[in-house]
Amino acid sequence: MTFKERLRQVQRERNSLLCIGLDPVIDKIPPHMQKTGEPIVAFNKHIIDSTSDIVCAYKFNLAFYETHGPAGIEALEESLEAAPSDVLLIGDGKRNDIGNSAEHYADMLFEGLEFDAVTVNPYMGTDSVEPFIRYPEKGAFILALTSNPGAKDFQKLKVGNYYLYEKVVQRAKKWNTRDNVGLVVGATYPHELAAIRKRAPDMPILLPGVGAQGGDLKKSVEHGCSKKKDLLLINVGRSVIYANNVRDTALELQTLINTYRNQMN
Ligand code: OMP
Repeated sequence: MTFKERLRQVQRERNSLLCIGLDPVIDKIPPHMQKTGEPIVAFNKHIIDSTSDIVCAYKFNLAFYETHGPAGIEALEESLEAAPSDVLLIGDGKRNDIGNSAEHYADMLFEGLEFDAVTVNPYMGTDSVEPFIRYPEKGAFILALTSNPGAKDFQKLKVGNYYLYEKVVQRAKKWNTRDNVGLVVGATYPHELAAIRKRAPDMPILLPGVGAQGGDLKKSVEHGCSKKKDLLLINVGRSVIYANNVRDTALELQTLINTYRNQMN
């Protein structure tokens, strides 16, 4: 099964486009979990236990683990094991390098940590991306138009008649010979999201920026879903994981997303 087929299957079976971002900050973890001695694992397990039937994916931003050195990587590994086997696990490191070095990043993420998908920086071009797209059953989400204000510094520069991010989308489509390449598009750019979806009707889109970053959920669903109303992964981190009631907050999001999907023509 290709990565896209796996994504379609899990989204259909779980009726969910919701991806929760497990980006834990020690100071924000409740005191009773701090006392366990493994606060990150306790926190992540609590989120996973509360939401494992609601999501289609979890995304782990590696910075939140690597900052703690070997203990952080151990916590990451334990957290990954706590997730249900059918839910997709995304390693968000936005990695890349020359091909020879990128191969080792890809090995570490796909073989070592066994992520189902990763985020990849396209800046260094085709040979640097190739190691991440060799595994048909694993996904590579290419940064197209990111959610942050600085996205405009380079991604919105004009290259001929196109913006740089549009060139990235064009190239990512060429890289998609194994049906395993997706795009990262920020929820903070709904207008551009619609244009990107038009250009890439059948590619998975990982969409961060809803919640703490202020992205519009309704527009994200309407503009980001494929014609079959899937292939969009709506990542929400802080506004769910630090909510007073994690399960209710996640359920509310899943329900809203599905309401907006059902309203689509
Ligand atoms: P919250 O803002 O807490 O929902 O988390 C957003 C997550 O998505 C963080 O892990 C970010 O690093 C990541 N992210 C963005 O916020 N914007 C992007 O354009 C791309 C990503 C990403 O690749 O996941």
